[in-house]
Amino acid sequence: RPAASFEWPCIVHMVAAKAVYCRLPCTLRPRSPFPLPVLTTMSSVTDAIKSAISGSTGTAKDADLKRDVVDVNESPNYLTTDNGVKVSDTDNWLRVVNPDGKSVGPSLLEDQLAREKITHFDHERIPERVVHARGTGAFGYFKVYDDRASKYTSAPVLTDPFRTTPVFVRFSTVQGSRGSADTVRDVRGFAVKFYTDEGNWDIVGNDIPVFFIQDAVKFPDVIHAVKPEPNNEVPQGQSAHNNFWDFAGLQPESAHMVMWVMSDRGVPRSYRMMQGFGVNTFTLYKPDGELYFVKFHWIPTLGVHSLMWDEALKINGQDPDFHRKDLYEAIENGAYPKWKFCVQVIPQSREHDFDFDILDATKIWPQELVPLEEIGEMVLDRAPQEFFNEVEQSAFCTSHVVPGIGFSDDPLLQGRNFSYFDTQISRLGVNWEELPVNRPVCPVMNHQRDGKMRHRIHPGSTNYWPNRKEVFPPVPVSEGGYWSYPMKVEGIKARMRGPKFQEHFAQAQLFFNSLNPVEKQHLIAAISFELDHCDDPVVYKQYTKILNNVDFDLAKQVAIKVGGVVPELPGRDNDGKKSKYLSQQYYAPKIPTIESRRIAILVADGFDLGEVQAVRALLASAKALTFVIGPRRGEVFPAGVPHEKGKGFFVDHHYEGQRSTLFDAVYIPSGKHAVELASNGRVIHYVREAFGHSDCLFDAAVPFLRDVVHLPGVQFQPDPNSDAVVSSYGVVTSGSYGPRSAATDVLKIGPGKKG
Ligand code: HDE
Repeated sequence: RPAASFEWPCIVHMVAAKAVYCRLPCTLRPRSPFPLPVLTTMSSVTDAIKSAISGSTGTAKDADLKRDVVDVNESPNYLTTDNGVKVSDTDNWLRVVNPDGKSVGPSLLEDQLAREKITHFDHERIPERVVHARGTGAFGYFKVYDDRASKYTSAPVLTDPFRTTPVFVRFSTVQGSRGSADTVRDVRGFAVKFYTDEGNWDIVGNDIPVFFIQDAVKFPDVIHAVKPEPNNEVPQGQSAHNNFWDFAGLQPESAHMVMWVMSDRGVPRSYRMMQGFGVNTFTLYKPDGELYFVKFHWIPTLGVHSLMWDEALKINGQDPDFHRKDLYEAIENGAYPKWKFCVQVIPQSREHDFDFDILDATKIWPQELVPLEEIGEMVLDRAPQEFFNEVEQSAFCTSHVVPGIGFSDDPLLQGRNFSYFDTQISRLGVNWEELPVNRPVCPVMNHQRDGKMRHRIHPGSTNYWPNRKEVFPPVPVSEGGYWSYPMKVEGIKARMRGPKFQEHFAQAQLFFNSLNPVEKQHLIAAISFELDHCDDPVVYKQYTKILNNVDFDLAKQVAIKVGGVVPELPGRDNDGKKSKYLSQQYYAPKIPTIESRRIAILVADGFDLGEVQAVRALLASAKALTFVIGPRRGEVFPAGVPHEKGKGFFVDHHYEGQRSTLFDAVYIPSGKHAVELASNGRVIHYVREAFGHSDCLFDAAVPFLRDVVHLPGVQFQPDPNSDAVVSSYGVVTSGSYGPRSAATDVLKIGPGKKG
């Protein structure tokens, strides 16, 4: 198209609008769209992105792991047995060949090569994690901005700005088994291992700041309830069944967490777009200082974004590894995931100043009362090289802290401190901390010995303390030995919870009130979906009664849908309190970004190649990833190009191969291909589905939507407050909806956009 008649839309705003309601001035509208670099392949787009982002640095952990990595370039290139004998044939079991030479006789047990191969295979599996079995991970580093946390703690990892601490992070779902799908509705695990110079420190957190239960002794109950039912092992990867809702209905302390999981937080767009929370209350301290209670927070710089539920359901089938691939794709393209690290701190002297118990893990510390303090940031810049070794064998412990960081009497944390170490022993054996991904980067010196799979060799005759040779003496606190803050403890033994642990609904209501109208609709739809999957009326009726303690209207809407108990009066007054920090909309980055977002460009024979190249270059400059999708993977012929082998443009995928659900936006370039697109049912479905999922549709995709897809009853109106156009269906669209000559490429935002 001639440049003169074409004004480029602010693509950053348009694509980010899928998740961010933004009216900031455009920052990435190019002054002059041509000439732009001509990019013909995905790899050139990738290179452009890579060059735009600085490269990663190797950490001390990277160096440590190198000693276990088999370097195929340096090792001899031949096959051996595990005992190092060269193997001449790995395809045929040693057997008796019948004298006729035509048929084979029995296989011989004597074949130690075959036996070794098959025996090792027989024992390849280890027990999967009892929860959080499905997950993935990446390596990176953590840095603090300055020494501002030194008023609370002596831990150098939190106070020394000249340090780069290597990290490994494992993200996970909770309910499903190791092979379950990524985009199920669930809590996400967010476990961080810091390899500090003082030893490993693990924050074993989630993407939700509260938990289902207050006391660790209830953990086996809540997990048995949510996991597949014992008689038939159904369902997989979801909480939509009688047992979970039965438990939740009878254990009202779970109400707050249930609100979070049923909100959009339960279906994140990406692990890279989730908040992380330590959940439990830990402590910070230093010599001669006060004790501080602390909660840990991770805030993603890309903002907090979710999938639509319908999208999530479809992706479960279309690409069950969606989140796993998304993490690796971003790292591969140099769009390194990044989080700000923040703390909330309460001095011990103020422990009882709140109307909730600060040691109760079913409660948040509202940010209005206890503001977040930004301490540092974490970047993930390396994908694992071998999944089993580096991710499956990774193991975390809440009890792993370093000097200056300690525990509180949070009863959930106390139980966790016992459970993690214990479970690693059954999963990996007592020497699990010698495994490459788990071992610290600082020296490990002690008198622990033996056990299965011991690797380290300790010469010498002393494996106890005290010993006459003074081998491995304890380290005085003044020289870095770990110490616990001296706290006075007195009381009587009793099985009971504190008085403030008895209140269960105030913060569930605060959370519900704080959601925007779209987030509320999504939550209502999610609970209605789940309760509809419960076929025992006792279960769904009981849960609608619980909901009436959170909000009257919420309970009514769900009860009507699922056949529950429709309340006549509120179970509890709604005080109308809100917190702006609870809607995920709050975490939208100040400057909207489409970095690492996936954009489909739909083409058929006759498309405008110049436009495709230009738009890809523009999107690449904003660090987005583009994928050209055509009727077949292979050559598609642009306008004016003869349909001859070798003359066409190679597209990345075909319409059936990569559905609209796998992308954040859909772009249709102009050109004669529109006729072919309009006659293709899959393409029409593609655009309609993208519209229904609030994906950003831009350029010719918008008139396509109006003229070909036919959405009866959908009206478009200019938004009086911006240059956007809002559709009555309430979804984000943008592009040349008006006459092309008017160059009215606009951002259309409606209330149906994702939170
Ligand atoms: Fe866990 N949890 N948990 N959990 N948890 C495990 O440890 C447990 C809880 C969390 O990527 C297990 O290594 C108890 C809260 C994550 O490897 C196990 C209680 C939070 C992961 C265990 C809780 C978590 C686990 C199973 C209640 C958020 C995956 C495998 C008192 C702050 C770590 C394993 C990874 C894993 C016990 C509650 C997060 C059995 C007893 C609250 C992210 O030890």
